[in-house]
Amino acid sequence: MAGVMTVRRIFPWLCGAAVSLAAGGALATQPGRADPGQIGFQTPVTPIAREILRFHDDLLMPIITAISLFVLALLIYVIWRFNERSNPTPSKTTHNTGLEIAWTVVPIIILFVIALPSFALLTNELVIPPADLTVKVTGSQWHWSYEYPKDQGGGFSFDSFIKPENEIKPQDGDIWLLSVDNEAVVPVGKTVVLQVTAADVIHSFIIQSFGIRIDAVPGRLNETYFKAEREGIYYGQCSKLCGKDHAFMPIAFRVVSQDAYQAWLADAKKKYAAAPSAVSVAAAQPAEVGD
Ligand SMILES: [Cu+2]
Repeated sequence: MAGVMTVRRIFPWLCGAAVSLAAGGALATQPGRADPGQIGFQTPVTPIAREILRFHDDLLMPIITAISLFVLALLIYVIWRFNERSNPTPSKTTHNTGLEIAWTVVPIIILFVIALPSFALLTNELVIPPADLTVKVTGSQWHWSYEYPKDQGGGFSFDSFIKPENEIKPQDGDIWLLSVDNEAVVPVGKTVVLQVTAADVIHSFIIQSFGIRIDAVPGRLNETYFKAEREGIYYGQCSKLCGKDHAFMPIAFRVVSQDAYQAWLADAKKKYAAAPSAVSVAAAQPAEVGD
């Protein structure tokens, strides 16, 4: 068991360190966002994100590393053993039944070893548990809008735009390209179901630390969920090329205690009460005479 744990730790570390050193990057990660030059996943704060990280670090990386090293060793051996000088009279062998069966069956076994746990992970991601809170998320060119339903203490909606570069205050924790004017706020330890759609073109909603990524498609309501176990601010970005400002529509979710959430709800109701609906339907224009 100790051996398995050691392998678990060493593989991601080894692979991460090698790539990271090559890229001149860092291994440390802050929850909620990526560090500059970081290699690997962001710190997971939901059970699903942890499961994704385990699947990647403990299963995929060791397999990928072993296959790469095996193929590299074969190549080096072939170059050394079968070059013209060491092997002047090549063998005329063209088939080897045992070898052919082996290189068909072994990859099938590897695929099964990967596929079976991936089905369990997919099921956990796709089966939505009962919600403590539902938030509707709408992607637009180029911002996100959040709608908190009335029957859950909300009854308001608001737009969330990127903070302009000249308003970024690093001393207040602002991060250019990630900070927004209005953050979505959710309580810690609660199952939050997101209903995700788009108002114009296809966007994609992703928060890496929550382990969620779901397309925002006009005319469709996609569902995903998360249960954040740690308070903090968690960032994401649109991850489907949606137009010229695709890179400038960050996602920011602040996870707070239940009390802080109730206080935010009360404030938000006042703050956003007067604001027009986030998802406004184009007003009907009177038909022009002669058209
Ligand atoms: Cu987008």
